[in-house]
Amino acid sequence: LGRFDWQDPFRMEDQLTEEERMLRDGARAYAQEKLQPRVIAAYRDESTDPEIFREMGEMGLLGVTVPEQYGGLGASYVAYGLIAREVERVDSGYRSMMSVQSSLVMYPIYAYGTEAQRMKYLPKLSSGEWIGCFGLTEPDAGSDPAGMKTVAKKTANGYVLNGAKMWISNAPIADVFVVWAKSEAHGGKIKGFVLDKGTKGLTAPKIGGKLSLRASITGEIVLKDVEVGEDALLPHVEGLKGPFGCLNRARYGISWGVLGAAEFCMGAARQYGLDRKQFGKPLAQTQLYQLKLANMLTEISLGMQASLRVGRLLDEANAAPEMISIVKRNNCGKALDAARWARDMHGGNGIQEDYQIMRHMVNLETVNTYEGTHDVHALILGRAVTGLQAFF
Ligand code: TGC
Ligand code: FAD
Repeated sequence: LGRFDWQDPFRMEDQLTEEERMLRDGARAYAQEKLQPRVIAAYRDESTDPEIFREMGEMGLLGVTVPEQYGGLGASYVAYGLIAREVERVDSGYRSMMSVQSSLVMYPIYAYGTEAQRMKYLPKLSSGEWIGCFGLTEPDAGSDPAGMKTVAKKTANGYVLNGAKMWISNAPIADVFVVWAKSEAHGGKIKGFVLDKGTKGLTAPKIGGKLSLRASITGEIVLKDVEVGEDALLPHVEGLKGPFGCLNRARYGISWGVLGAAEFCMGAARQYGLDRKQFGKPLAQTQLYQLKLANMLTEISLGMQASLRVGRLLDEANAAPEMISIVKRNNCGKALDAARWARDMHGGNGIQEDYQIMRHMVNLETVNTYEGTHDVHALILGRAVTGLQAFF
């Protein structure tokens, strides 16, 4: 019979390549040594340190799947998922900063951009010298991005953009804005544009007062008669499949990331239960405590195997969006459950910032909502199962 290790129930270690393990270990060391010491204060103060992008760039954590000639590592989607897990073990906001830059900014420029756009943007985004953001959601178009109002009108030399984007990660500190708009010159179809900070009419005010994801800055993007040249257009995609192609990758990364947060919560609850005695014995020796740990272990390890499978299929260019909906939806929901249980298992200490559980718990509320809510992914899956559209 084989051995069992609760920290690696299905022996994930044996299923990874040498390079994947190496990148994972580098990300873990960086996250634990550099991110963990500053996260409690950053979250409390609602402050985002732009230097983190530079550090991540130096560690090679930005755009890992992008080919080396553009500053990436040409690494696998499994490696990308493993990195997301290590960063989110510290905080979902830090993973958010990393995954927006990698999947939602570098990927579309690489996949839909011209060679000139790739050369202009990708090396500086991969080094973290430039920070990127991705504007799809609008005040009146969240789950239904097809309802967006942002428009691009053709001018003699390019386009003029008008509209507003809402809830945009990194926006207030961004140098590069990937913005999706309905283009009149393309029959009203959605097209992507890459805008530079400082362009006249482009502003990105911060959204304050968030009680979740406070270490990751979020803003609006306001576009008021923003004039850009033809070179701002991402020419190689049109329609919603443009932004969704990016979201497939980011959602997949999230499916790994949230399990890192859940692993942190589970490990902390286990240790707390071993250390704390009530009724003359460790909490961890009670059946109810063990049931919660067993549930967490089961969901984390099953979710991780599923994400690994989807990652391998992504690497073969053979993953279906519905597979990604399964792992994004289920892993977020299960991670949120784990964080809520862990919060409860810590008793009163569970609400205290030093124990870090409540921060993970409220972060995961956002992660369960963005990139397609838990229910929207249920509808995507429901449509796949029945062939019937239930969105509208
Ligand atoms: P629907 O009719 O289903 O599709 C329209 C077109 O898009 C194509 N498509 C996809 N292509 C690639 N990958 C996918 N996953 C795709 N899903 C759809 C589809 O084939 C079709 O193409 P074509 O050529 O036939 O036109 O579109 P719908 O309007 O009915 O969509 C419904 C729904 C609910 C599936 C969709 O709108 C949805 O997923 N809504 C959720 C919105 C969302 O996820 N927003 C995320 C905003 S970005 C964000 O949250 C970043 S947070 C990051 C961080 O901080 O970490
Ligand atoms: P709504 O779409 O209004 O949904 C509200 C509720 O209604 C949800 O429970 C939803 O599941 C439900 N609902 C919606 N439609 C249906 C239906 N047909 N049937 C049943 N129930 C339905 N967006 C970006 O573009 N870029 C970013 O970088 C970004 N970062 C974000 C960072 C943070 C901190 C947050 C909170 C959000 C971010 N988002 C970003 C936006 C995010 O993607 C949206 O919040 C999300 O897609 C949901 O849209 P909404 O908030 O408008 O909610």
